[in-house]
Amino acid sequence: MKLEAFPPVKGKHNLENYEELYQHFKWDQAEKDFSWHQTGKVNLAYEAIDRHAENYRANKVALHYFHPSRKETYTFKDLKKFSNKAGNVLKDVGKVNKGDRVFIFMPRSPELYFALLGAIKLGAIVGPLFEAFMEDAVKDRLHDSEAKVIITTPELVNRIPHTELPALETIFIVGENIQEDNKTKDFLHHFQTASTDLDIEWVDRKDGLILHYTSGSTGKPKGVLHVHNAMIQHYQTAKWVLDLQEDDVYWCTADPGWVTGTSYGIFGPWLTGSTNVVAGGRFSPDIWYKTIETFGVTVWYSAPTSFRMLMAAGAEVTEKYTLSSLRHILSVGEPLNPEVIRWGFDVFGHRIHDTWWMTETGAQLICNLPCMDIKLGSMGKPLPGIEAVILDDDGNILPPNQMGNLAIKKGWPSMMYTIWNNEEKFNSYFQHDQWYVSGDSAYLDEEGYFWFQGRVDDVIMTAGERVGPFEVESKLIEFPAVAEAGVIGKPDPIRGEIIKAFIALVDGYEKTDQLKEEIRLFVKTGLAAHAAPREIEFCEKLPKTRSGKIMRRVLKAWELGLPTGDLSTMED
Ligand code: 6R9
Repeated sequence: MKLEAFPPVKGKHNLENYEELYQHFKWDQAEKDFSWHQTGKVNLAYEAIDRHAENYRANKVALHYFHPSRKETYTFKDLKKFSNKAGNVLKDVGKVNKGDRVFIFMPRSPELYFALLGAIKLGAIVGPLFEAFMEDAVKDRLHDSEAKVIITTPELVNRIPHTELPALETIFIVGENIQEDNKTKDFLHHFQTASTDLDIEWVDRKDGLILHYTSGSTGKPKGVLHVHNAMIQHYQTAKWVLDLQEDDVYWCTADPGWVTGTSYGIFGPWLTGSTNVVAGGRFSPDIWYKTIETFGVTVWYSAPTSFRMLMAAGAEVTEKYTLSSLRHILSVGEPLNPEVIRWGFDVFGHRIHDTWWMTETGAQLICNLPCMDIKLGSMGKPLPGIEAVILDDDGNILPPNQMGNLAIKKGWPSMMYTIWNNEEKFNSYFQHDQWYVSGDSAYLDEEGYFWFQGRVDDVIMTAGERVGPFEVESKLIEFPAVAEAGVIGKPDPIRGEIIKAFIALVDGYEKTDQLKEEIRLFVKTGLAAHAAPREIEFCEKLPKTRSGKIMRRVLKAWELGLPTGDLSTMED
């Protein structure tokens, strides 16, 4: 029998009484834990690493690195030492100063983390890039930000068109026997001899920390700039939402090329002094479960796409591993389908907690906390210190149960500082000066839970009804043969739009018209007649971003034979 009630998790949590805290919490209460309270100056890398290396956590494991061909463990003391070394290489050989843009373009490896932390210690602004980016994607980002230094590997270096990037002075390559010239430097060679002492650059809270490029549906990707001040919220949410406690072993599956892989793959966990697992290599259900088993992962942060793939891989794989160390599971990036939560409860014995936020918001804003009831399909409630509303197109606040634009009251600590070189774009996010408008469509229910419907551009208008693609997709994946589904509105002369579903089947099912009909009926009887897809197309794979989001705009462009826009963040 399926369990439908998902009451709060028993046990002790960092945040026990949400309603009460929500009433009186102010962000300056969260600042008291940091050194700038005394000095006025700060450096996130100091707070995340050195602070622990200098206290009782010095010999605590900070990083378990796990790759099919490399397995290493580092304490906080080690990370302090190695990030200092990396900082010295960047400073002495790369001439990196405060405010310079330092890009990191490589697969996850310990060196990536040393370099990123080392650059932050120098007051530089780091720009992490997915290793899968091709030449144009790399060029756009380095060009826009006028990057001075990039750290990469021998396999990727040819994708950096350095002759077209006048600001780029140094390319560090992490690999064996690197041939040096004016521009190209052997990172590991300099790293070996670099000093383990480094003078940290103490910066202001509003000084630049990280640039994450994110692409919208049109135009070039934009550089979202975050500043050191964001750490207040990285830290506080790692406590409240990830619920990290001293003995936890935490694993965030995201790559640092995506904001989840930095805010919650680096900053949040280390600001709280937690043991952090980093797994390199490609997704494979066996390797993922093995990672949980090997390190005894207790808190696990991943994305719906990965959970859906694990679900499709079947119980045989799950049953081979001991996953009983897990105590808290979270998800981000896309709406979390109810079916996935049910599956998670069956196989792990735990709820999966959905969390909502964006590159631009820097940290989690609307979440399911361990102390709350979960309503399947809802992204939860705003965190203490966050005011969230649904606005109509004129900026009026809508009452419960009406779909509109999800907006947040300006001024939370991790809000983007600006869009690099594009003040106009930055300003376009705000309405009536006080609301940050997310571009997501959602509604609020009477009990204060928010329900995601889709990106505003993805909401479907069919025969006078507004339908969010998410609820149709969630119903579709309840059907046993459906592994993943992407739903779009297709223009129709009579209905305005009709619903079209692209479906990837679970291995072993045949793509027949009869199956399409059964799926259609399933949605019709289980959700609503108007929400049943009039057209279904089977495909091997759905187009997704590297962070696992289904790219509905690409499905739509394909369907209509229109240009697909920027595809730099699409998976192979
Ligand atoms: C962290 C991250 C942001 C967009 C966001 C929304 C979607 C993220 C979600 C979610 C439904 C959730 N999104 N979390 N939708 N439920 N829990 O994902 O940042 O890559 O910038 O994407 O992702 O549409 O606006 P980013």
